[in-house]
Amino acid sequence: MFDFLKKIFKGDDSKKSESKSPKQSSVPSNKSSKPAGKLKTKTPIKKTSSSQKNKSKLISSKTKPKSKNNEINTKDIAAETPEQQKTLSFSEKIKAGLKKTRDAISVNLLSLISIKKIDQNFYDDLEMTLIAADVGYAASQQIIEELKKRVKQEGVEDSSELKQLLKIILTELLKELEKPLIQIKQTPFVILIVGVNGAGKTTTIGKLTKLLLDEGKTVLIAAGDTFRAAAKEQLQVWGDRNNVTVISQETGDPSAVIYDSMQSAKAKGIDIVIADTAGRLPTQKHLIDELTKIKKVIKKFDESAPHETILVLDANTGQNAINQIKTFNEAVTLTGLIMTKLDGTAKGGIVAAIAKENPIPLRFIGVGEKIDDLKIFSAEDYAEGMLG
Ligand SMILES: Nc1nc2c(ncn2[C@@H]2O[C@H](COP(=O)(O)OP(=O)(O)OP(=O)(O)O)[C@@H](O)[C@H]2O)c(=O)[nH]1
Ligand SMILES: [Mg+2]
Repeated sequence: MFDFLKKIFKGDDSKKSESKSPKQSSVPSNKSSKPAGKLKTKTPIKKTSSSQKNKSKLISSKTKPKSKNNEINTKDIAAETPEQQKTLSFSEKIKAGLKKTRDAISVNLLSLISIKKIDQNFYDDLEMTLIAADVGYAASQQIIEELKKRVKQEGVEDSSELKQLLKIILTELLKELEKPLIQIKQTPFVILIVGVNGAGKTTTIGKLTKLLLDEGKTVLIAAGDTFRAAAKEQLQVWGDRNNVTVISQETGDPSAVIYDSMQSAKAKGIDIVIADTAGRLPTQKHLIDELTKIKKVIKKFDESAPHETILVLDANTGQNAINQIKTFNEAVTLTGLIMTKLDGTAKGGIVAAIAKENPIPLRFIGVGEKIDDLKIFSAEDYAEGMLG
């Protein structure tokens, strides 16, 4: 298991507030033999605060011209000010990220608990509150049934005890998803990132790179989104921020870029390759099939790769996340999930629905657009964030 996972699960919050400069993790690419395609490797720039800020500002959404084609418009890349970089502890950040969900649930929950007797009406209203937060019908039912049983068993009458019990039951359900990344057995360890358009894949890659660098790993990024305009440039910004190499090609074959990246990582002894891919909808069968092809090409290089295939989900998607998991899982056999944009939604209950309906390990959660806004999923912290 990654050491940093152990540390975080032990509650080592102090580490989070350190701002460690990332390790020099890559060297300029030299040659690549195959597959064909003009290889473009950007040597990482030295991270100086002024050049970094200028670069970030240059492409920030406020100054960036809009693309003609809205569907493939360049996404925002948030600039970071020192004020924004101020970090909260691990659990504080998760709690802050889940504020909207917590507010939505708690307002109802508090009024329910304070005015009502714990009777069937109370449970009905609680169920509606959970469903409104996207916990989903099946998971809400399970939570309510368990709550009823334990309230009876434990003779709970007090409102704060009831809330505590609800938190425990939710934590138990979410534990289904709490499975940290597997051990890195061989290098390069390949992480393939997939998901629908705009889910947060590229941003997540930037944040994940930082997390892995902080753990002392070396990382190389493969610009496997060869479809969307400016996708490479967006990824390069994250590469620069992290001071790691981003490999891209002029040609439009994502498999070739990822293959080249693996070759390059192997030659340079880099630990981890993170491969971006273009956004695609579960209904776009030809694009989903393309992922299967990408996976096949990766396997030509290393039969055991990709070692992680992660679906990035936007928390605002609601119950549709369940469909996305199903379709992507059928096509590429997912090993993990990352839920992003939890800071921007009152629907954080979707994570409980996933735990009940399709419990694929939730590796990380995104609680903001900044480089430190990716957190390892912890069931306990999440339940605390949801219920307060
Ligand atoms: N608030 C918030 N915004 C996020 C988070 N993750 C990503 N975003 C924003 O979501 C938008 C889309 O992110 P991208 O990383 O470009 O998404 P993508 O999946 O790569 O998009 P495509 O490549 O077009 O499919 C950007 O404005 C990001 O800043 C998050 O955890 N919280
Ligand atoms: Mg992208």
